[in-house]
Amino acid sequence: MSEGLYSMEAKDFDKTLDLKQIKPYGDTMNDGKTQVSFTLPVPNGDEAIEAAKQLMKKMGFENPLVVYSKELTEGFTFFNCYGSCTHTVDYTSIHVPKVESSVMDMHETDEYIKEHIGRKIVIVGASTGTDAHTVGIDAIMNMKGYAGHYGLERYEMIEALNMGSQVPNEEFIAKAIEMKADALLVSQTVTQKDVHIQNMTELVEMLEAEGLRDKVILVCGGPRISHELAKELGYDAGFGMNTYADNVASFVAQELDKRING
Ligand code: B12
Repeated sequence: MSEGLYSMEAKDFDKTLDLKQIKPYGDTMNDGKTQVSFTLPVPNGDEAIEAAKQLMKKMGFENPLVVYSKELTEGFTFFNCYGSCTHTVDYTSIHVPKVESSVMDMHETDEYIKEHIGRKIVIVGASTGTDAHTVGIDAIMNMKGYAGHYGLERYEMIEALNMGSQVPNEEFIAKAIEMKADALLVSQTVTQKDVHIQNMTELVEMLEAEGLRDKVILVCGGPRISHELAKELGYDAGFGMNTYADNVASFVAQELDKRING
């Protein structure tokens, strides 16, 4: 007769989905199985592996397993671990603030601008401060766009200037004034030591000092930007991963319409 796991049938496993108490799914509901990786500042060895397991327990994982460990450089060991998460989250109580505009495609946005604004919208964008990442802002602005969504340069009713990366806030503002920009797009990818917060805050302060803050629609974006963070920092909207030009153009067109036409 078979024993243990081999004698268990599908009916023996937990299948209860309680959205008030969700936890990671490994191969059965509520098993909590999770993969975690981290580095500890110690040489590889039995003590290092034991330290990783104890840390996993303190993080709330039962049955911690270290499945891989490698000394990256002298005195630093990288771990891949598995464990069962003991914590749960109430999914039903979650509310994520999002940009409130209806998303239109390029043709719909162009039509909307013709009808409601009656002229081209001027948009200046850049990856500002010390940030050297251009792929995100290019995805939003460049003619060819990203993932099948044309960028702002392709829009008939948008005059778009992409200033590239590592653009100091002073230069960005000077260009906005020169072009009489309706909207400014800031891209921030590096978030180490909160450098993005300092840089984005500095821009808002400089715009306020120039008396320009209320005259432009200020939008930021990047993989670790949320609408909530953007609002906290004094921006009108923030966009994170999987954003397309459609999202930004729709928001800017509808926001400008509100500001001009009430
Ligand atoms: C390519 C890359 C680089 C290239 C950039 C080349 C270039 N021309 O852009 C190079 C090699 C130069 C580079 C350098 C560095 N990088 Co780099 N890089 C990456 C990498 C691999 C991909 C980023 C990317 O192109 N994503 C694709 C685009 C399409 O996605 P996205 O940027 O998220 O953009 C989308 C959205 O976020 C949004 N969006 C973005 N911007 C905007 C703006 C607006 C207005 C809106 C509305 C939306 C929006 O829309 C886009 C489309 O959906 C990532 C790791 C990764 N896999 O993500 C690391 C990564 C971003 N880099 C990182 C780091 C640390 C660096 C360096 C500091 C490394 C170093 N020590 O030197 C330097 C930065 C130097 C500097 N001064 O900035 C870290 C950042 C960690 C952090 N959170 O701070 C990452 C995450 C790698 C890692 N895991 O450590 N990098």
